[in-house]
Amino acid sequence: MTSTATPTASLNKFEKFKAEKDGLAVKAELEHFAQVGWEAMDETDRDHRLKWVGIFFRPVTPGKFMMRMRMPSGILTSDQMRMLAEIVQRYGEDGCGDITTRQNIQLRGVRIEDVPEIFRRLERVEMTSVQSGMDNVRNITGSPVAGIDADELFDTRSLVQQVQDMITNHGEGNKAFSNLPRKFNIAIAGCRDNSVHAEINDLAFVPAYKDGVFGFNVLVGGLFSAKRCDAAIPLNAWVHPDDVVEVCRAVLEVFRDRGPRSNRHKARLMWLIDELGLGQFRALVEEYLEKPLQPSAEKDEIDWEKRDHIGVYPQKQPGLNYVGLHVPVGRLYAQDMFDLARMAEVYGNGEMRFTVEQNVIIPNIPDSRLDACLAEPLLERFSINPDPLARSLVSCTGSQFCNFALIETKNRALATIEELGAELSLTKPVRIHWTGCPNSCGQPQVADIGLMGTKVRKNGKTLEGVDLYMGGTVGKEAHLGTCVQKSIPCEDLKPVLRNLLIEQFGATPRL
Ligand code: SRM
Ligand code: SF4
Repeated sequence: MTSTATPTASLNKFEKFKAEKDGLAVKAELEHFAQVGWEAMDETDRDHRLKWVGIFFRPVTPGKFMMRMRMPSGILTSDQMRMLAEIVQRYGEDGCGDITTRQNIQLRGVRIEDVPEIFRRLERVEMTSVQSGMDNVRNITGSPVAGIDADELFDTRSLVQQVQDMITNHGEGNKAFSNLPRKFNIAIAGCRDNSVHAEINDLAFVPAYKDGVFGFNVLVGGLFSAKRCDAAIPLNAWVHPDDVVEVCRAVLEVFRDRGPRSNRHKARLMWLIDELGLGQFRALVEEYLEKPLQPSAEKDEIDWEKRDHIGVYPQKQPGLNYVGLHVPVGRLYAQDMFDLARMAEVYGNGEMRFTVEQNVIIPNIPDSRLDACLAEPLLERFSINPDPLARSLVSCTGSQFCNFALIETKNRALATIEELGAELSLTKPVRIHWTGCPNSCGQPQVADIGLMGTKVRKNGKTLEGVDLYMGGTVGKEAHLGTCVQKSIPCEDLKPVLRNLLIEQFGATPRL
């Protein structure tokens, strides 16, 4: 295939350092980095290229790195969870794990001198963090109840794994996809409730029948960024499950070879689609695929409200159940991780799953073990029946660890909900998403109430504040919420939320 490369002179600075040395090259240098220490490392290697192996320098906590894993469909085993717990346990109070909005986990506190040994240990439990940051394809999301949901249309687990294996060369790292113009998100949905927020991905597959055959309609170009937020648009293509991996390959190659590389703020897939027009983009995908795409099926099968999977549910396998635990803002400490691994082994078959709402599911619990499982002390903190206000709370990392953050998020989100929960009673959950800056990692645009960090001026002082988003709908007829009020100082937020909850979500004051 011919590529239309951006002239070198107009490449942005990230493109220049990628052209000098591929990000994956740092894989061979980890022992060296461990010996010299983070302070002596080349800055571009330390601050940027290490992200190609999932190691993130944190300017907020210099010397304590974050490690972002890959976790196709959010599935992991008890051995893997225990290994992750052992890794963060070493860092004491500085170590913890955060479940992410892409069904993944990030570990905190990691030191560069430990990275080679950590990688050896991860290999033993068949886990990888490769290509999880920067201009790579992020964790690929799929239904968190794939294979166990009685109502699913298609079990997407194997497809999600195959797509990851194609992109990362089975976790070894794959130079064919290590220099995309920008990050890239893929979701594959096999359920009726769009549990993966398909519409906010660069490339998404949603279930759709054509002439009675199961397949997927393809959506392209969804993105949230500080510059622009758009829901994905239909490519007018229907794909048989057997062709999903190849279609992913073709779309990624088109993006790699033709995507814009001069202005980093305009480099996501949707900008390329704008530039080419949807028709020409589709034609290019066909060219790279070396076969025509079929037009999309008339309708997709996303016709349910989105489920959050918290609680106890019977599986499609008779006599087995899955239990969804609410993990407040996704934060796990080492002991929590050991406890979850033990529970998954004692009551289930050792498996666990993460959701995009930053919660955990333990599947495969026989009826006979259910009562004992539900009596576990961990469920006092990770409830199966949380207060409706806390139930759907999501938060990005915020200023505790993220240097893009304009505000602190996770602790503030929890404290606000606790105070409001003490004053108000609700019958239905309200989806409240916090995000620390306009990058929108906490997806405020898919929430009933979205709160995006900003700086505000009040009485001559600069304070932490939020812009208020409302109207995000998930599941069937998903659409993005919009900003309805700007610059609310965080110290004045509680009464604003209180009024909203009473007036628009039916909350009643507790007596
Ligand atoms: Fe994100 C950058 C955290 C999901 C849009 N995101 C970052 C960085 C890496 C910035 C940094 O280096 O500090 C954050 C790391 C902070 C830290 O220490 O944790 C970060 N993003 C996260 C996570 C952990 C939020 C969370 O608490 O769950 C999520 C990790 C997902 C994963 O497992 O891979 C996360 N980020 C998202 C999402 C949501 C999604 O994918 O559904 C988005 C919006 C969707 C999208 O990408 O279109 C998102 N993150 C961004 C952006 C804006 C991208 C853009 O095109 O401009 C940035 C900034 C960038 O890439 O330049 C960013
Ligand atoms: Fe950091 Fe901003 Fe993303 Fe939150 S939204 S994790 S503050 S980059």
